[in-house]
Amino acid sequence: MKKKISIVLVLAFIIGLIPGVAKAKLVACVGDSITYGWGIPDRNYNSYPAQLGRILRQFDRKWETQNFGVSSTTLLRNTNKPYVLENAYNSALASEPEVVIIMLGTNDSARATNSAIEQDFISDYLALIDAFAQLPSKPKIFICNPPPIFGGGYGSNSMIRDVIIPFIQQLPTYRAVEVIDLYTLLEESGHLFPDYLHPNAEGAKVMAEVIAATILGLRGHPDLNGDGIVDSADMCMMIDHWHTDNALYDIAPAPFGDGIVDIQDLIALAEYLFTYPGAVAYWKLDETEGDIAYDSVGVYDGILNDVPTWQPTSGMIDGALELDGIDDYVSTEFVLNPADGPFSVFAWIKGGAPGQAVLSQIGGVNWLCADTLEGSLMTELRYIGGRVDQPPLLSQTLITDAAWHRVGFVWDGSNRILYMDDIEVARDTQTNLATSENGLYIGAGKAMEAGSYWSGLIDDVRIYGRAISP
Ligand SMILES: [Ca+2]
Ligand SMILES: [Ca+2]
Ligand SMILES: [Ca+2]
Repeated sequence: MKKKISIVLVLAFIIGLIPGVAKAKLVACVGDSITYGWGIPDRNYNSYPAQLGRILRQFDRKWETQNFGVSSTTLLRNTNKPYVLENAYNSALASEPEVVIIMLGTNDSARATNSAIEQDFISDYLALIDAFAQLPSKPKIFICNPPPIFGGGYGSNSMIRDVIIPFIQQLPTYRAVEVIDLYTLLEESGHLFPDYLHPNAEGAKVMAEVIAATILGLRGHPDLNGDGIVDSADMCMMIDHWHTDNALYDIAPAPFGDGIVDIQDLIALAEYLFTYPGAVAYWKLDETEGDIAYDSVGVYDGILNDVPTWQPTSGMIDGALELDGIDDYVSTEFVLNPADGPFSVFAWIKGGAPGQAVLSQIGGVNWLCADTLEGSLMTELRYIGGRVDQPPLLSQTLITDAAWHRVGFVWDGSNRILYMDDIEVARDTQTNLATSENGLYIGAGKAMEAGSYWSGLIDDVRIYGRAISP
């Protein structure tokens, strides 16, 4: 064990020299009806670009995807519907993307002759790549081998396989692009293409997963124990599985791993060391003065009102904020809408009294509070508006006993779960939560009712846009 820890410490030191993960923002998804999501129910949610955005945001909430797919378009310029004559093309260029995914060629197999492809495919593709490469945002560009055509009489699978893909494979010798081979990936997956040409939601998901892995340079998630931080605990777990083929720890190389847990995986993990994947906001509350509580991962700095006191030496983790239970609170801008998908909130607290709130959404509900009777941990986050209003979720666990406790709420999309000191203390099924797009109060109830102000210390408040398991 001692040896293991020293390895971790040495690595942690080396890692300090590795630059952090690039701050990426927009992924422009360029392509035809496969990108557009033709035929997929609820396209805005299930197209590959939409699913790609959700996967990427589990790593960094700053990722956005935009769907610039246009049905029937070709890569070649000399056809009756070239992509580069579409408005979407200009919009994609104007979007200043950090990453561009290009997936074209399927319609060329239907609309162009072999000789036209042999003559123009590479030069037309290079012109498209160059148009994006010249943007001031200097995007990283990925080009996709299109998925197979599984029948149906439109286009030609053999032309894709034997003519178009060999040309796409040559492009990295001319330009700094990486090929994502969706053809080989999906070759045996005809069942995911109900009209032989377009993926269904499941097929789009497979595409999104592989594209996400390639963008991130990871096959798997570096937060191996899912507790919200990549740290020495994750490193130790990986080292415990050193030189095995355990797929959970085989997180590199992207997109499929290589069947062994080795130094490549440790380096991939190390690039995320001391980060909080999927964290939306993180108030450490370590300030010593002033009226701003800085958000160390996002843009949601809190404002101190009426006025809480910084306690730089009496926090759970370094400093904390002390509130008087009368009128002190912290307010923030809108951070997230509970209805949008899985999320988690955790905070350290000490003190308080029944009826007081740790965290609430302005005009919405109390996210974490002590119930009015006993002072047990409770959340009011629930679905509102059905035939019967859902009740709050109440634990039997007292949080107002003047000891430090870590309180937390996780919604995984199906269940509400409350945690105290990282132990699950209440859970029920809740498949939706009520929508709210207002800011937050730290240390006051949703309507600032008398008695809802926290009297005590609050520290280390984190919000994640994914379900974590503390
Ligand atoms: Ca972890
Ligand atoms: Ca590996
Ligand atoms: Ca702190």
